[in-house]
Amino acid sequence: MNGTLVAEAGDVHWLRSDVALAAAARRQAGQLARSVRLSEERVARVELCVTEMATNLLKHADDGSLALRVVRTGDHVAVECLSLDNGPGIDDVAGALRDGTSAAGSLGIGMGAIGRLADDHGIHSLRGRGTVVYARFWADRQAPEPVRVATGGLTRPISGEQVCGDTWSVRTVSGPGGDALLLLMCDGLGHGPLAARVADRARGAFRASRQVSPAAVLEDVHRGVRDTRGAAVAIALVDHADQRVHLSGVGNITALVQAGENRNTLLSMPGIVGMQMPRPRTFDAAFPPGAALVMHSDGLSDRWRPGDFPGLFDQDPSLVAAQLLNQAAVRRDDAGIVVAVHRRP
Ligand SMILES: [Mn+2]
Repeated sequence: MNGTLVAEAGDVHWLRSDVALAAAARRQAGQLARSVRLSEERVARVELCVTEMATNLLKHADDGSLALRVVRTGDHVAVECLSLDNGPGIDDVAGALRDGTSAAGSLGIGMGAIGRLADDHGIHSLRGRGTVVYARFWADRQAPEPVRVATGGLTRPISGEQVCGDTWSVRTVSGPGGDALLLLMCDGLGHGPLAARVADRARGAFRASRQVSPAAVLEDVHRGVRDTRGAAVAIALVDHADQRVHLSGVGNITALVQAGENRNTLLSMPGIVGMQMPRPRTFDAAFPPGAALVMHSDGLSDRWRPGDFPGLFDQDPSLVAAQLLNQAAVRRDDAGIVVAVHRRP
């Protein structure tokens, strides 16, 4: 591989809201925190954070869940705790974050505590539609240096399955105009272990590719998944030099760039990567500071509109991915999404 791995889909532990949620979340979060060698004092903080999240969901939210995982970027590793619910939403998010009391009697109480516990946290709430919260605990207590283009993603298997056939990956590459980012979004056909195997193979081929152009990387992924059931795959190149996104996709992956009021959809060709591969075409769109690139599988409806998510696209990419998945996921398929946000200077 030329370049380094920035971030990648890993195991996500999804816990649905029920009476045992707090205990299950504590146990899982404690295990994850110890697996990345957080100190016992910090493990206790992670456990307290997910207990707070679970209690909030049980008391105040409709149909919530927690997603717990280890995230890695460069040499940095963290435990990330996400809380997602479908209502009722928080009226005063700023107040809830400030002291956790001005939203007393609603989901907002406890947000202050989460903020004090975590190294890094954020919240996005849509009144009547749902709230997403993230909290991150870095193993070395040091968050990585901020980057110009921040990336993150999220996957959730179809209910009843433990593994997900949707996957994503982000790595650097030396482009014609200097450093660039390559992003993979892959939906292995079907679901369950066979689809997850396609996803593994696609990620491996994406990492191993020495190509720079999205069409050439896509050809490498095609060869990498050739004797599997096949996949829908899109590859995006985020070029810092020309501030554009170049994208090649085959199969049903939704890709768009949201910049201010403008939404630019980047089309994929019909076909199945690994099975029936058409000649890839590349489409591109401007990617100025403030813009966000979103790529997702058909496990999310493509009927959502950026205008329905005020304030979301300036947030941490994990939070963007989580809120879009929370609002747009269809229950009858694996869901996967990857997001790149071009930070304003
Ligand atoms: Mn699918």
